[in-house]
Amino acid sequence: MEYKRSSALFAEAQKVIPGGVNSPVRAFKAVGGTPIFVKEAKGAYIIDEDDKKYIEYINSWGPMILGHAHKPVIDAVVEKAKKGTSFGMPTEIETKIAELAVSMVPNIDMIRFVNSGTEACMSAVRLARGYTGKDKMIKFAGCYHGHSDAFLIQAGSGAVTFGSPNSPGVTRGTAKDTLLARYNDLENVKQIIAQNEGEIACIIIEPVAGNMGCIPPVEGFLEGLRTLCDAHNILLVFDEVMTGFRLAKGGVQELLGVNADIVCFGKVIGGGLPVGAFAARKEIMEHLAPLGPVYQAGTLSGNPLAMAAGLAMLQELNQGDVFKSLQEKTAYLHQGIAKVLTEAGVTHQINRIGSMISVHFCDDAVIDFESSAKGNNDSFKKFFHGLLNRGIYIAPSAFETWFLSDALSYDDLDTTIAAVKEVAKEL
Ligand code: KE4
Repeated sequence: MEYKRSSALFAEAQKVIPGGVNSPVRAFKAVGGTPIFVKEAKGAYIIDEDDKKYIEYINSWGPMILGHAHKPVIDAVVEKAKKGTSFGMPTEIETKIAELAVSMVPNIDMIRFVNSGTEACMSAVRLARGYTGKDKMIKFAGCYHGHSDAFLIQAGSGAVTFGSPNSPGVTRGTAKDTLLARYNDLENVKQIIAQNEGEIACIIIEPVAGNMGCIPPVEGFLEGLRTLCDAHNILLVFDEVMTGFRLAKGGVQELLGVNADIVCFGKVIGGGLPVGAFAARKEIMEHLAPLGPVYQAGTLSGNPLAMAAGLAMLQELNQGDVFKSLQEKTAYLHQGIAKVLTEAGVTHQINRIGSMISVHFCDDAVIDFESSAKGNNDSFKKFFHGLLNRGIYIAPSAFETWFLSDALSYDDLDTTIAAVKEVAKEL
């Protein structure tokens, strides 16, 4: 398919923006070809600069859970913008969204807003270190918590796609305090704790992983981490930047019934504007400046437009049960894709939980980074481009997750399944 205008725009962009993009995964490096440039989006559809329409499953990598240009969110931002865009002073709306978020999510009394998921996770780990007085952190291979130095140790998402598990620029001094464990392997975590007894401030985890494809925790894994943290005075940090307000009102803590000490948010909480947040019970959050000694700050944190978008989004999600509708649509898509790939004799695995789903072209179950990396990337490239050429836009990397929006109709899902059926013949 000819992407004439996108190709021209990409050529221009590459002259002034590294790689022509402001975030690496958008550059299509993992799948090849020219990234499409989006002109506009509405509901479940995006229109590219060549006026081609796509049913899309990225939804800005999660935020657009109710579909693009969702009216209550747009109206809230437009109204707020008329009264000014940024003050650097406290505003009532920050309290309103904080109260609502705290009412929706278990185990948090207070929340601090920042401008990205990276900032949320970076600040959460600093808070955990300040609160416990300990330096080390355990993260999991294949999990991605944003691009701050301490996390770029065999990160998931773009960092894995680029095959640069330890990014240049991260010092040995930083890396030494990051301990790496295998996802879904409790024995491995126990060993690491034993080898670093008394030195570990926190374990940070995507409680449902979404940056090595979608990988739910195996039975007992999160519960086991909770027990280990309690036994060794370690804080359990749930990075719910992807799963927060997507898998349930209360995120994975509610869905799977495991309590975290600090929870990180992004994506959905901002309704499509730049918002991240981290939250915990009062006795932890009171360590944060200006109350306590752990410093954290941000010029645009709590920005009125971003808060207006986020508040409108959370208010929408707090009514009714969009999560049930999303879960049913994702199950329908799963069954449809599995049927046509199986009928075509295509070896594959499909991982799914809530409105997160990923397709892997491999024999064995995908339960951690190692098994995810065994996926056949040539098949994935053909799958991605075959769907793109048929007007279906999925994540341009096998190390990502599809995010459904409730704007998707069952006709859209049937169109997607039919496209997969056709593409399966090419795999
Ligand atoms: P941001 O700094 O990109 O807002 O959030 C970082 C982050 C933290 N934690 C989790 C679990 C995340 O998934 C992310 C960001 N997700 C990627 C998609 N896999 C964002 C897409 C991109 O990097 O462009």
